[in-house]
Amino acid sequence: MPDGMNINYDGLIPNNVDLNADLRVRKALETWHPGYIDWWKDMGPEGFQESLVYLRTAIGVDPKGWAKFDYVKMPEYKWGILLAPAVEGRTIPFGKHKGEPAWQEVPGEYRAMLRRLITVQGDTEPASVEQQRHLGATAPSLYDLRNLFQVNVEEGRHLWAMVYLLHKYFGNDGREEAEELLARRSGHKDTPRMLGAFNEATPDWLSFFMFTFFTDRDGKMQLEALAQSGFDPLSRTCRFMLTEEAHHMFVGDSGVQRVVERTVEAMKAAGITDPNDIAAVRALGVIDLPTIQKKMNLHFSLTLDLFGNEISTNAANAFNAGIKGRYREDKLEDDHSLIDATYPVLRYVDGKFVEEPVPALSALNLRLRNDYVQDCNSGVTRWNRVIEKAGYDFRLALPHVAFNRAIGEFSSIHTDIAGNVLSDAEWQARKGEFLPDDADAQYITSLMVPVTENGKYAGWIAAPKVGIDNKPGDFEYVQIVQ
Ligand code: BYC
Repeated sequence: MPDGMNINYDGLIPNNVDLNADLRVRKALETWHPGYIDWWKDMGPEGFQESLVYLRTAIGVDPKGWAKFDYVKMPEYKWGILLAPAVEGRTIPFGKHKGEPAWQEVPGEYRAMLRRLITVQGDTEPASVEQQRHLGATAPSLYDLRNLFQVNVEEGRHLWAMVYLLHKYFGNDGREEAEELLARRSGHKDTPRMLGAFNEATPDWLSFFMFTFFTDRDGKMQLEALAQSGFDPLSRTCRFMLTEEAHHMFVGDSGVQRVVERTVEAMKAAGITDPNDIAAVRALGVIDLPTIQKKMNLHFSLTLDLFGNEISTNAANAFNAGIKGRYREDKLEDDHSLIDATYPVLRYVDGKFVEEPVPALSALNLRLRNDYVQDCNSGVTRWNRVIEKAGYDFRLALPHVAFNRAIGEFSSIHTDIAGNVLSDAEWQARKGEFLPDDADAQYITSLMVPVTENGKYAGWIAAPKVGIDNKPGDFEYVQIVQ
C-alpha cells in the first residue's frame, strides 16, 4: 500500500499518521480530546446527542472507497486524523522556492504565517457547528436532519485535522492555539470566532442551505489553495478534507434547488403567474422566489468578505513563500512565481468603478474570489433551469460584488444589488428590498416546523431525487431518542 493508506482504528483516535509511534503528539491529542467532547456536548447539535444517526465515517483515504455508513450516536463518532497519501518526490509548486522538495517540517521563517493560516482555517470548523446547533429542532425531514449532522461531524473532523497539525508541528504555541479553538464562540461579544461570517446566525433551514452552498464553497476554495501548499502535511490534510467537503456543497446546492422546485410547483398548481406576488405565494406555505433571492444576496455578500482584501500583502507573502497557492495551481500554465504579472482589480475610485492592473501577487485574494464567483454561478444556473422549466420568467442572480461588503475595496460604500451606489440614507431606506427583513424572517420562521416521520417532507421543500447511500424514500435516517 502507498504511504498513508493504512488506517489504525484501534486507539482513541483513528489515524493514518502512525500516532502510536509518536507518543508526544498522541498524548497531546488525547489530552485535548475531553475538552473537545465537552465542547461538542455544549455547542454541538442541541437535543440529539443520544439519537442514532445514519452517518458516513471516513475509514480510508482511497478515493474509490473511503467511507462506511452506519448508525452512530454523534458523541461516539470516530473523529480521525486522515491525510491523503504522500506523493513521492513532490516539490513546492509555486513561489520563490518552486521546484525545491516539499517541506515535511515547518520552515522556521514561515512558522508564524503557517500557524496563522492553520488557526484561521481551524477556527471556522467549530464555528459553523455552533452556528447550526439549533437547526435540528426544526428539520424539514429525517433526511435533512441526517445531512445536517453529517456536515456537523465532518466539520468536527476538520477541526481535528487542524489541531493535529498544530500539535504536531507547532509545539507549545500549537497547543495554546488548539485550546483557543475550543474557547472562542460564534457570535460571542468577548470571544468571537475569527472571521466575520462565522459570527452570523444561521436561524433557519434556508439559511443553512445557503450557508452550505456559499460559505462551505469558500471552504472548498481556501482548502484547494492550501492543498497546493509546499508544506506537505498541510497539503495532504487539505486534500483529504476536500473529499468530504463535496457532500457539504451538495447539501446546499440540492437544498436550495429543492426549495425552488417546491415553490414553483406550488405556484403552478395554484395558477399563480406573477412570481413577485409575494402574498399569494406565501399563502401557499412555500418560500417566494424574491425572498430566496434576498437570502442569496445576504449569504453571498457575507461570504465574499471571507476572501479578505482584494489587494493583500499577506496573500502575496503566502504565495511567494510557497505556503498558499491559487485554485488548481497545478493546472495553471504560467511561471507560478507571478513576479512580473499583473491582474485586473475592480476598485471604486473617485465615484466610479474602474478596473486597474495590480501586481498579480497582491491580487491573489481577488483571483481566488473570482474563481469562487464562477463556481457559484454554475449552481445558480441549475436553480434557474428549474424556474425556467416551470415556465416563469424570473431568474435568480448573484448580486454585484460591491453589494453589502464589510471587507475590502467596497466596504466604505453602499450599493444596490446591481452595483448602483446609494447614499447612507438611501441604503437605510431600501436595504429591506435587497436583504431579508423582519417580516421575511418571521414568515420563514413560521414554516420551520419539524417533520420527523420517515419519508415525509415539510411543505416548503421537495423530496430529494435519491436517498443517501441509495436508501429508499422511507428510510429512517435518524432514530430519535430525546
Ligand atoms: N473577517 O490581508 P488581508 C471554511 C483580516 S471557510 C475578519 O486581506 P488575508 C468553512 C485578516 O485576517 C474557509 N477579519 O487578509 C466553511 C488580516 O488580519 P491580520 C476558511 C478578516 O490574510 C463553512 C487583516 O484583515 N479558511 O473552511 O490576505 C463551514 C488583513 O486582511 C477578514 C481560510 O480562510 C474577515 N472576513 O486574507 C466550515 C483559509 N478578512 O493578520 C468551514 C485561511 C480579512 O492583519 N485564511 N481579515 O491581523 C486565509 O487564507 C486568510 O486569513 C484570509 C484573509 C483569506 C481569511
